[in-house]
Amino acid sequence: MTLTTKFLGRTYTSPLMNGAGVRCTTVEELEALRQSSAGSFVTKTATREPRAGNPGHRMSALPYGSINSMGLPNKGLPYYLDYLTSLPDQGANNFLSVAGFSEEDQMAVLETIAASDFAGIVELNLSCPNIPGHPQLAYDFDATDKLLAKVFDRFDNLELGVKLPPFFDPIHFDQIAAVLNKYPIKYANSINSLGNGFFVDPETDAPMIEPKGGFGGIGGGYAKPTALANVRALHERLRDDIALIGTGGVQTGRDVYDLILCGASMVQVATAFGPEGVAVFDRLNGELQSILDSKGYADVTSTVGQLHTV
Ligand code: RRO
Repeated sequence: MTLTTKFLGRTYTSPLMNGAGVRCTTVEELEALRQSSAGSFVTKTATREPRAGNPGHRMSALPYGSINSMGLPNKGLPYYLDYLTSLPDQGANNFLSVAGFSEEDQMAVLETIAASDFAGIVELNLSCPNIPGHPQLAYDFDATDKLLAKVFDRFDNLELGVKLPPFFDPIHFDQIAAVLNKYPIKYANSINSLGNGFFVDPETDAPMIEPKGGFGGIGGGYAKPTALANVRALHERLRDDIALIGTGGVQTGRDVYDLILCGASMVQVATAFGPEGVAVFDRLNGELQSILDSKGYADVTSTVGQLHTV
């Protein structure tokens, strides 16, 4: 197998992992991931306190993907820290996704992590689209700048990446990259779901999901071109030492390969992981391996960013 990839000085047997949110909320789910052929795993985004999330039917499959308005259900930061620090390597090769609802809340989350034995990577989720009254932070460039200034003023050796929402305009790619380039962040993960989409259930003529009047984050095939655009645009704009994780619309090995060509060193699978379970990583590893072999690439690291010119 030649799926070896390097990420933040670590070596992974595969670039594939889950995307925060799907099947990664409980220790049982995280253990299934740890024992799978995924190269790593990320937890469900954790908050200081456990949360039940939004009430009602809150996730649905769509013809080419999914819609969700989960509302950040999770078991609380201490649950994930307990689990990760109980692993033989204190979670050194894994990712802990976290979010807060204010600057103070975000700082408190990071203080708790810094005070723990967690040896892995922190993914700060700046892009949850489903919390009523709380906009996706990364769409506010000034607020993102202010938060990162505070974070890196306080923590100078935190291994931290950011989960970004999709951007749709070159000026916005420029603006988010300019903010991220100011700070020693280790990576950017693009993209979170396409926020606040809508779908009508043809059986009932009602919205597919209940929270927020039916508005929810769109994932799966609908997201692929936007994910590729965001990874490509950030690859062109971010400092060379900021790595990229590509997330959005991965259903086949070709989708994984395309994200890697555009600049991703790791690739996350969310919507397709739902129905397929951990077997999705076996399938995608095999499909990606065949493509790398047929294209003559020795490993993933040498494939990153190798998009050809027209
Ligand atoms: O829990 C959610 O509603 C959720 C989160 Br935190 C996120 O980052 N992205 C998403 O599509 N759903």
